[in-house]
Amino acid sequence: MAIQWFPGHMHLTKKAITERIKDIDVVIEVLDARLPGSSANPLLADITGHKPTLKVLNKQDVADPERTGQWLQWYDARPGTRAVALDASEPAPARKLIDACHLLAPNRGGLAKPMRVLICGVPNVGKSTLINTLSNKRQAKTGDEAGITKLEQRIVLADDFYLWDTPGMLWPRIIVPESGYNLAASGAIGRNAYDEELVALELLRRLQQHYAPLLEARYKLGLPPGAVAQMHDEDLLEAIGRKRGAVLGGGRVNLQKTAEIVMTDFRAAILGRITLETPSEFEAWMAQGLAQDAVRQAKKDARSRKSKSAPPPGEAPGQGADAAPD
Ligand SMILES: Nc1nc2c(ncn2[C@@H]2O[C@H](COP(=O)(O)OP(=O)(O)OP(=O)(O)O)[C@@H](O)[C@H]2O)c(=O)[nH]1
Ligand SMILES: [Mg+2]
Repeated sequence: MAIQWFPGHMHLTKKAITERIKDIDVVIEVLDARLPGSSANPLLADITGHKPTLKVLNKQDVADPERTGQWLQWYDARPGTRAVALDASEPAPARKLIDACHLLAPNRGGLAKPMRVLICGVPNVGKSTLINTLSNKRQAKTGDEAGITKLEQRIVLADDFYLWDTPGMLWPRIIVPESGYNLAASGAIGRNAYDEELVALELLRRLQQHYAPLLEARYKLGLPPGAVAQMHDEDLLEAIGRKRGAVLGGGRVNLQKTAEIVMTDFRAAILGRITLETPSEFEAWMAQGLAQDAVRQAKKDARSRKSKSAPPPGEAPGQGADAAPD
């Protein structure tokens, strides 16, 4: 997943948010309720610093309600953070966000001190949809694809309430591989930046663990109860492809097409209401990802120390101009 993970417009967005943030009163970070940990941008916390932040777990209509409850509790237990779950297309709950902003920044309001709210989040989580619902107009372009909003846009909700829509932004490096897969499955990553078959296999593994009955109900593989959860992921993908008629000449299953079918069914919630991670799973992935990253970084540092202290060819060790002092 190396290509275009953090393309040019995300660099620009990072710069734009960094410049804008000093004039912002409340940050709304929109998360995908189906991956509330993986869709939170660690880069954003660095940029927004101590600004009051509201986490919106959007697309709750397609997420697992029990897990949404766990995530709301998890976020609310963190200092300086409030979390709400939403379906961005519904006006009444969305408008409650306006009251929440006033609670978070009580000194703002009125023409002299308008409330200034920045809406940000990873691609495709529903930032622009939320803005359109709040403003009751189709002011911001939306679409089921990563990277619809390309430039920051100011929307005047009322004379004393401004919103900024921002393009979706990821972070420069994948530290938690599981999060990378969940983001790709959700549609937050541009299509060219990942291998659909690998993402679909990883998605199937998550679904086998927690939602095997939904897989059986959708694809009707005709297997005895419990068998779907036990299958090898590749055999499962193949069985789904065969059942759905994604077959190439010679009877081979078209795995690429099958991967697309599985991902479309997940994204459109045809499989049912699903959340790909629990707070405890995410914490474990994060701990492991950070530990592996620290090892990687230490190896990189050691390599760069070694190359700096290595003498140029023909020179005795320790005589190089860059020989690192101990
Ligand atoms: N089911 C469901 N779909 C939603 C919800 N909010 C947004 N969507 C859909 O998600 C897709 C992305 O919505 P956008 O508002 O364009 O997302 P965005 O965060 O602005 O995306 P970028 O500008 O690409 O970063 C669209 O197809 C929306 O219709 C929601 O609460 N529930
Ligand atoms: Mg947008």
